[in-house]
Amino acid sequence: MSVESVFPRLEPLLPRVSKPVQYVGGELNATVKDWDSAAVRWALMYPDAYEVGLPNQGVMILYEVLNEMPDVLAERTYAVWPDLEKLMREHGVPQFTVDGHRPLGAFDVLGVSFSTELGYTNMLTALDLAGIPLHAADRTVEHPVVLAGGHAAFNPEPIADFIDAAVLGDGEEAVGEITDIIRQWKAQGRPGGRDELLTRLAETGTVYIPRFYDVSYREDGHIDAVTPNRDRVPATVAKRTTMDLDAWPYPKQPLVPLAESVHERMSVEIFRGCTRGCRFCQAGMITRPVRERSIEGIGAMIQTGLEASGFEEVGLLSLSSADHSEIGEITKQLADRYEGTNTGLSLPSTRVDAFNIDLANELSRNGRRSGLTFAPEGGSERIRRVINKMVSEEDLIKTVSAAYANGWRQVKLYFMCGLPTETDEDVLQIAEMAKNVIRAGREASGRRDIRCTISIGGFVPKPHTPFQWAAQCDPDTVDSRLRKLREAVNSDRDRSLGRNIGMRYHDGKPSLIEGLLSRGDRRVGRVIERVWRDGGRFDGWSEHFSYDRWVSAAAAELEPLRVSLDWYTTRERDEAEILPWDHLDSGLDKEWLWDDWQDALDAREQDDCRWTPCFDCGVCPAMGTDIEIGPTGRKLLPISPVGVGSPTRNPALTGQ
Ligand code: B12
Ligand code: SF4
Repeated sequence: MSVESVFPRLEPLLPRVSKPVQYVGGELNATVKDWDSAAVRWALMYPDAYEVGLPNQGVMILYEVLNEMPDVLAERTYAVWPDLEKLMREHGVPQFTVDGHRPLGAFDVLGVSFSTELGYTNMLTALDLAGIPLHAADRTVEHPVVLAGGHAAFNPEPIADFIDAAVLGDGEEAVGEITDIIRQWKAQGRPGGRDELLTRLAETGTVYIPRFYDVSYREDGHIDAVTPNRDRVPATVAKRTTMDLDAWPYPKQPLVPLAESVHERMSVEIFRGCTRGCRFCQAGMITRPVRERSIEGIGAMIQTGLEASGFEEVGLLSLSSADHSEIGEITKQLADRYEGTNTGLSLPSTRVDAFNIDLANELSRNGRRSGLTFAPEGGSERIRRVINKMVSEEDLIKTVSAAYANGWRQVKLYFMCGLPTETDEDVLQIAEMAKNVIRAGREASGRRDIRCTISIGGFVPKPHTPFQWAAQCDPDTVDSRLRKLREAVNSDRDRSLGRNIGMRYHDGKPSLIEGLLSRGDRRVGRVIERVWRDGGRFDGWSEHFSYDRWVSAAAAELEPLRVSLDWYTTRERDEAEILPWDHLDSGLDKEWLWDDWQDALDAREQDDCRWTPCFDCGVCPAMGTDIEIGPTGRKLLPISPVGVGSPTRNPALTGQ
């Protein structure tokens, strides 16, 4: 049955809202497929504004993977701003996709990509606007399967009431398998209704159906047990890992945003995973092991993507791009290939220990010498040992001196505040480090106009990391340390040092709420719903976020259950405690995580298993995988110049 576009009803509202172009779709490389010929229909949501959601790599990949399947269609939807939400409610316009402007309720699956927990309230808005019951238990066979993915889905318990299913880990292969199950169930006439479909998904062992697990609690508020409540459902659910990135060279046709967006460049993920072992980094822990894309695969993706999109900048992305075993060759050969064209290359923030000036020179050969970004994360050597970010100040100074001597003028340094065992002194040393960077820069360049920006984020302990047991630092302590840091930055006898340091930070309150949503259990769902009913939207945006709204909702919903916001955040957990995500298997061995937590408390470091023997974190055996790295010694394939002729026919890109 065809589904009508809501655009005729939406269009008259658009002149009355901000940035209407974000709702019209039709971007270069967007796809609108015939509704009737599709057997399975996916709506993919990034639950934030278009400008953040459109460039999201995960959604872009899945959108293309799904649309390449002949009998499958996938369309995108983003969170609508409150001005449009109000008008949609007044005029009865449902949440729609930007591609076909089809109502969300008509799709088979609504896949929501959660990179951050702060998107939870936006999912509720979308469900409500779409007329999909907020609670999974109230949905019928007529409603889409609401499926969560992305890194936050590694603990989907706070949204367990609102989602039907969650996938942990990589989506490329998972979406195909889910599609197959839905296709077959629909073709069979939907036997057993929604329940049977969800059971078939659960049987795969890699799709988590929260409703099929009962959680019981003890008197003291701790979880007593999490048990499957039916046969055919596994006791634990495993994450998905896409091993061969060259077999999945997506996006092949990057979407080009119509409205301004956070990044307007083409991104190529050069490897996935990270084994550096920074203890605060959930992304690094849950995406193990490291899997590199080959140099030819990278070159071919860039060639095809640039031709398809017209972008003039390519970002070589990953969690720590300078760690690719062939990064030197990749950047040199790409710089050679694109020399004299408008195509610039960039790496996101690099590790000081992986950075070298040749690499930076290659990257800027064809473009601007803009700022360099490093993330020491901790101000003192001691705290850097606690978090396992072994970057010495000496290395940093050496690196920035070389950069300044080579013409760079601006360095940005990222830090965190509120780390486990942290003292005021650890944070104050950030000021010293920044000043030393400027001194070194002045000396190396002979100039005074050297700038250093320090950007400080509040630390949030995350599930599936060694810090999952840690007490989160309370916002008052974080704020007071940041105040003292500001004073220290400005207090030098040589005031010009302080003047050349820019300081960017947020207060500690939003981090506490992120902490509640990150390590919460199912009881936190009530808080989310209450906040949303009370007007909570776009919690990742400081102008929309209300700390007071969260605090009062938490008090109202949690106190009757004898738990609290503090209980979920600033409380340290002990080894025996059942954590809400223990039945969700990221592959990491819980005992290894605990030992690593103890090592952190003793400020003991752990090596990177890429270069040293395996230290048994558990991922490779649990997932039947292995680290996949070079060097391969291979070269970029020769190609025709950009814009002339057709892209090389690389089997990795054509899928043949
Ligand atoms: C690494 C990283 C970066 C790197 C590389 C980005 C990249 N590779 O895309 C760099 C440093 C470049 C970067 C830049 C930025 N980032 Co960033 N980044 C991240 C981080 C830590 C991981 C993203 C990642 O690995 N992507 C790789 C893709 C392939 O993986 P994926 O999105 O997880 O998707 C896979 C699976 O998870 C799964 N999946 C995902 N969704 C779904 C859904 C379903 C239904 C299923 C089944 C599966 C599934 O399938 C996908 C394919 O396997 C996330 C936080 C996080 N934990 O996700 C923040 C994050 C996405 N970044 C963020 C931001 C703000 C930015 C910047 C705007 C920062 C800035 N001011 O410049 C830019 C924007 C860049 C851009 N192109 O969008 C925010 C977004 C905030 C928001 N409101 O949504 C996040 C959430 C961090 C945060 N907590 O604030 N980022
Ligand atoms: S199992 Fe060993 S090789 Fe694999 S990621 Fe963990 S430590 Fe590294």
